[in-house]
Amino acid sequence: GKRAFVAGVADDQGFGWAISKALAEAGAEIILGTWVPALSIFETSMKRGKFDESRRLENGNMLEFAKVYPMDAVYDKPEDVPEEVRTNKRYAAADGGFTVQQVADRVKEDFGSIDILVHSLANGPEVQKSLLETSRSGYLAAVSASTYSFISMLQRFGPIMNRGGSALTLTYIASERAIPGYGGGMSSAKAALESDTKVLSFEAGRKWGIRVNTISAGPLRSRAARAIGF
Ligand code: ZID
Repeated sequence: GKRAFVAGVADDQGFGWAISKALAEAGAEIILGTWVPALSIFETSMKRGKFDESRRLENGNMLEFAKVYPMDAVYDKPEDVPEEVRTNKRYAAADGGFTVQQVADRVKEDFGSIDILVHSLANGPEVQKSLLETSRSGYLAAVSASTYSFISMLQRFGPIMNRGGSALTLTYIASERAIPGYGGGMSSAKAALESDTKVLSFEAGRKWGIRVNTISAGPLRSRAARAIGF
C-alpha cells in the first residue's frame, strides 16, 4: 500500500480530511500534520467520537491515522521559531518539534518513506481586507503560510518520497480572475502557488522522480471558508 502525509487537517470539514478519506478508501496509510493551535481540539474530538460518522469507510472500517504530528508550516527549522511562539503553552507542549524539518525528520524515523504528500493548508490573516487595504505584513504572512509552506514541505519531504510518488496542493481560481472577498494577498498567494507548481514539478520530477500538481477547488464550507464568509 501507499503511504501519504497530509498537512492541514484539524476537523472533518475540510479538503484535507476528504482527501485523506479518499486515499484511505484506496488502501493508503495516512499520516497527518496538524496545526499546533488546533491539535488538542482535534485529538479530543477524535477520542470523543465526534468524527465517527465521517470516519466510516465504504468497506465498513473506520478511517485511522497512523500518526498525527503537531506542525506549523510557517517555520522551517527550530531556529526560525520566535521566542513568544516557542514559550506559548500549546507550542511548548508539542515536544519533538513542530517545524517542517522536524516533522519530516520524525516521519522519516517513524515510517522511512512516503508516496504521497498533500498540502491542504492556507492562512491569510487579512483575508477579509481587499488587496488595496492589505498591509505588507499581512500579504507576506499569507504567502508564507499558504505558498512558501509548500516549497518548504517539498524541500524536506522530497528526499523521503518514493520514485513515482505525488505531491498535491489546493488552489483557487481567484489567482486568475478578480474575485471580491478573497483578499489579504490570498489571490496573490494562490497565483504564486500555481506558478510554483509548474516550476517545482520540473525540478522535483528530475530530482526525485515525483509529480507535483495543484487542484483548483470548488467551494467547500470548511472552517477556513466559513471564516471568510463563503
Ligand atoms: P481547512 O480549514 O479544513 O484547512 C486549512 C488547514 O490549514 C486547517 O486545518 C488549519 O489548521 C491549517 N493551517 C493554517 N495555518 C497553518 C500553518 N501555519 N501550519 C499548518 N497548518 C496550518 O480549510 P480548506 O479545506 O478550505 O483548506 C484546504 C485548502 O483548500 C487550502 O489551501 C485552501 O486555500 C484550499 N481551497 C479551499 C476552498 C474552499 O472553498 N474551502 C476553495 C479553494 C481552495 C475556496 O476558497 N468558491 C469560494 C471559495 C473557494 C472556492 C470556491
